[in-house]
Amino acid sequence: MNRYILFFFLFCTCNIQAQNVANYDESKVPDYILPELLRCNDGTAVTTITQWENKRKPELMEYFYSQEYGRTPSENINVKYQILAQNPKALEGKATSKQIKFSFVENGKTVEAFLLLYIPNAAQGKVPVVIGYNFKGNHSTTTEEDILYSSAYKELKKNDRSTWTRGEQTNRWSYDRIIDRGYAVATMWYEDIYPDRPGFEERSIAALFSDYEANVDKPDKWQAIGAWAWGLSRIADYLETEEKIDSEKMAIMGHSRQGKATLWAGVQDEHFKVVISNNSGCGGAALAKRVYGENIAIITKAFPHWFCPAFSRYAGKEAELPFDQHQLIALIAPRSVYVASAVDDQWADPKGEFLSAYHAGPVYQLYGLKTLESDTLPAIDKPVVTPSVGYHIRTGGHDVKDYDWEKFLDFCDLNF
Ligand code: GTR
Repeated sequence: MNRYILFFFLFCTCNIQAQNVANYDESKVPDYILPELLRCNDGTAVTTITQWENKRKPELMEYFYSQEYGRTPSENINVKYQILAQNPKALEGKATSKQIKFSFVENGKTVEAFLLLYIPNAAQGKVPVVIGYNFKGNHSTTTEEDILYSSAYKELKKNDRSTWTRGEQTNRWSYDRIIDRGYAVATMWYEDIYPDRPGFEERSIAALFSDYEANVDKPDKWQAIGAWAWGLSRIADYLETEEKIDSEKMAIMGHSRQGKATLWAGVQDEHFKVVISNNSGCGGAALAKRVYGENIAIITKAFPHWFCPAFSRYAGKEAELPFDQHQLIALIAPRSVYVASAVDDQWADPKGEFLSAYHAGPVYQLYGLKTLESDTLPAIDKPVVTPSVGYHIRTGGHDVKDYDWEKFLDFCDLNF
């Protein structure tokens, strides 16, 4: 082999290996340049809210649609709601639980999704609500015996009966605490909307849209994260019909992959006045250009069904991204955002998650709102908070803890 060809071959192999291994060495973080928030693609500086909303914001939205999460369909899907169960003495009498089946019907296909809602009994009048997906089914969030398994759960997990145990993830859902603080809480199994495995899009919500077939090979194809974000908006639509819910006070919280979907839902839907990302990492709050922990090569290879296919073009080429995740967070402004990390969750790059929240600042400032003052990562378990932007890094690993909920609810209180 010609030696130049050999060198080229070795160079390529090393490069591919480097992409597929997570970097945890701060000294190896590249000298990245973050794309500006307040400068349009034609070089115009953004100095007013009107310029931001009419010119710069649509430019950035287009990046996220075409390069990362795929293009959200605009078509309305028919939905019917059916209340399957109601228990006025849930959570030892503290709350009323309601279980609602959503039937999305279009294109000769049906997707069913089951919502579990707890409303505090002590509250007078309407209450604020926190909405979030769960990983392991509604039955995993509580030990209450009357929680139903969704139709998708029964089908997708029929050979995996060990996961049918109740209450396996109660630690992630501080229902008592949430209800005691006067909030309603609504959760759904995220796989009801889009099964979390490649090759299952046919039975996801995406298959109900009329342009589904036409989009199959497109680089901006809408996939799981986009669909999960869409599903959060449909939960909000339903909650608007609930008498006891104050639809002006809706917060969304998502952990990890659902944190990514939560941020994207928060960007697109003004229903959500408070948007909370917990340990969302790569493709969520973390800056991609730091290439620390999980990176684009790793995530798009492991989860080809999450982002639009175009995102994988940036595998190992984060420097070429014309946007970054601080811009995603800024697109939520002037509504409020809270980003949470955990110190042992280096895979999600806590520092990159913090810096995104910090660098979203200029847009909040444009709206006259207070943002994070310092670009130094705060001390562990010492949240830095303004009513518009909050951040904490907690002791421990990749999870949702009572500590997180306590801080999330404090942040919601500041807003509601
Ligand atoms: C990991 C993935 C992360 C994160 C996490 C989760 O395997 O690499 O991006 O989303 O799953 O959702 O728990």
